[in-house]
Amino acid sequence: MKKTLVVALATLFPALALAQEVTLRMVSAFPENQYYVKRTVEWIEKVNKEGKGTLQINFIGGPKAIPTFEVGKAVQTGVVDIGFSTGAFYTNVMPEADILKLSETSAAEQRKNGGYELINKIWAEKANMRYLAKVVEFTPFHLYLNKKIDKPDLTGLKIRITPVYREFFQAMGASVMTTAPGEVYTALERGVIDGYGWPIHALFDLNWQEKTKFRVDPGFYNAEVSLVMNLDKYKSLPAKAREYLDRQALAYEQQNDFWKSYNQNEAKRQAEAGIQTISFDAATSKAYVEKAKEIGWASAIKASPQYGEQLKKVLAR
Ligand code: 173
Repeated sequence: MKKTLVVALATLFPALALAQEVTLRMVSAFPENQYYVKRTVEWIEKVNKEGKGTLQINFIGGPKAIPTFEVGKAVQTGVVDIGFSTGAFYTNVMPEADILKLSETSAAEQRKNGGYELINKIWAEKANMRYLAKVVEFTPFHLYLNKKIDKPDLTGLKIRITPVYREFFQAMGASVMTTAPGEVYTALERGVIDGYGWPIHALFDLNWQEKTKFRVDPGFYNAEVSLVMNLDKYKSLPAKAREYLDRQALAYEQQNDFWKSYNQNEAKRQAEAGIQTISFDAATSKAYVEKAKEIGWASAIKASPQYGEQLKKVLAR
């Protein structure tokens, strides 16, 4: 049907306009009590309010609906339409997913330097996904510990990881255990782990400050959290709905400067909660960050001989 005819008919019969409205199902790989999710639910409310007759998002829930490490597969296969996740949680779909933690250029820069297109080319080809927007960045990861160290040596320590931290922590001698965020509190409580990798923020969302003694500075890498969508579903959207979704996702991404002040405040809150910082001398700190980066890119290129180098051109400085 011609667009003008649809518009004319929709004006005469509002029910026809509603018939064009698309509802997308979304899940979160992060627990629902995380601030990330609350912020995203607020975004959904705005999308739904302004998107009447065009597009609605139905938030199904967090890891109780679909486990953290299964969300990527669920998006890839179309079990759900949109996933709110991070690359480290879907390396079972493709190893490239975890490479975005190595971003030194911002999402805004990647929209201009070809990075966004490259990411979407890879995500389409290898994961049947559309990368809608990055909504957390400017956020380093840290090592948190319950045992004191005086140099970057984790020999004899058991550390909770995701793929983000694996190679780096192992290179420092740690023995590692992968868990979803939802399992960290219990692991700390039972003393199953001596520490964990996690961003500078969001400890408090999950009450980990109750069970955490030290944060190791400096941080390393750059947390990436994003909205990814099943590619077939994305392509099947009416143009109006697709443009609307792109626009709303971009608007969400454009709020990322928010994290800069939020993170400063989170570091302050940690100190107030009694979490002590462990820092090394200047040379050791520099070597620590450089080693993280070196190991990160070496494993990225090994995991993806096809795209590792290409991603490095747009992500690294
Ligand atoms: O530690 C994690 O669970 C993890 O990999 C991650 C990634 C991005 C944001 C928050 C956590």
